[in-house]
Amino acid sequence: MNLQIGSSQQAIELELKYGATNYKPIPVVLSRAEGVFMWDVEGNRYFDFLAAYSAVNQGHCHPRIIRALNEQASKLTLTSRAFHNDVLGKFEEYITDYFGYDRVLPMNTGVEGGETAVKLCRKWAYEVKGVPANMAKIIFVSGNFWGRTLAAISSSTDPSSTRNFGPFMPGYEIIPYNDLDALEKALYDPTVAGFMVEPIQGEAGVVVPDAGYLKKAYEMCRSSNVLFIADEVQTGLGRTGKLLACNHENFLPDILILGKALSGGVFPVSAVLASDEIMLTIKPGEHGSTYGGNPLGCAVAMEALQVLKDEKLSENAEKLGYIFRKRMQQLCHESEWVNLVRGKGLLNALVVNDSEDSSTAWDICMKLKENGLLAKPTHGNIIRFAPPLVITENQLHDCCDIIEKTIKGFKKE
Ligand code: IF1
Repeated sequence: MNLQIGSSQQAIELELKYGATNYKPIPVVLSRAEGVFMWDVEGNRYFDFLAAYSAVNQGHCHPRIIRALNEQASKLTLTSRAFHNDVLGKFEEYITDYFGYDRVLPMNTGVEGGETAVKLCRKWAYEVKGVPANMAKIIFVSGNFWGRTLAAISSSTDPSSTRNFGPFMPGYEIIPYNDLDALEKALYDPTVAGFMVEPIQGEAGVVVPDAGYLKKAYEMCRSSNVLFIADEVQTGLGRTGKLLACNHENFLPDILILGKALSGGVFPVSAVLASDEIMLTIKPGEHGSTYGGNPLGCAVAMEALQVLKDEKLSENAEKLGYIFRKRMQQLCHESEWVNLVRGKGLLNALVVNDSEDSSTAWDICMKLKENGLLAKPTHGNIIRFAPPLVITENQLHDCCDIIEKTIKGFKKE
């Protein structure tokens, strides 16, 4: 089969002709990537400052992860869970020890992890907490994003995620993010089973809650016999400068959802971790997936996690995040186009000084592309900057130079 593409334009035209129109990508066609770099069809090199939305924390095509993929791929890729395989148990022991939980339920995508967490939480509510049948409620926060399934968008407050996809799933309550009074009121309801929250809201524009919010929310859930469910699909695995974003406040969520960089951008692997009391409420035949726990994904995920630790990527993210925000704060003082930078570790965003529906953030990203750096706005006027965590200090300064040059030289067309 000839996979060769003649030009970027040809690739884009094929997508326009044959593909669904559920995305509006930055017009660049990538054909190779390594570490923090990606190359387009014409051979132009770019710094990747999105890291596939934090799925490539270990850098593109990390040699150790690719080796793990190739070795397992040539032996055994998928057995289904109708039978055992010789990798799943090793993965389960490795990841539960790595994060400090009793049990793991392996799935594939981040949203399947979220769905699994919601089902676990409801099961636990009926069979352990004693909530009356079909009355379990889960609290979400406005601005949340945990995927594109109907269960996920049923908790969304973003019209672009919900418009004309109704009707939605019942049993959800939405409260404001970063609002402990609202959470306290919601927790009075004895049918509440869980509180599901991103430690930092990615899609909402890298919204960082007040220091102490997460820990206090966790304590309030504990005292109300409600499960604290952390969606660390984007914030986990070193991205915010700690292994988990919850580690910044020294607590372990009752249910932990991981995805994206769990497999280093090589193969979809997600995982839900919890205690025996919670996890063992799901009995054989009550949940699963064809690829969940497949030997190929397990082999890749173990190596991806080991790379995170061996290369001290969380520490690197913490150190370089401070440098990045310091340089961007200086840029905010010097440029009319940007007025604030926010984030933690190497999950940051620059707020563009223009309305949400303006094209300014997009136009700036187009100029960044011309200058060799790839990023994409989230929600109109916010540009997310999240490079692979393997970036070096020198490379980070080179990228800040590109961002500064681009924004200082930006003119509205
Ligand atoms: C797209 C957004 C980011 C996530 C959190 C669960 C999931 C995601 C916190 C679901 C996925 C992805 C989805 C992807 C773009 C990207 C994204 F812009 F859509 F919102 F990162 F912010 N929890 N986020 O961020 O994981 O099922 O996708 O594996 O839909 O285009 P998934």
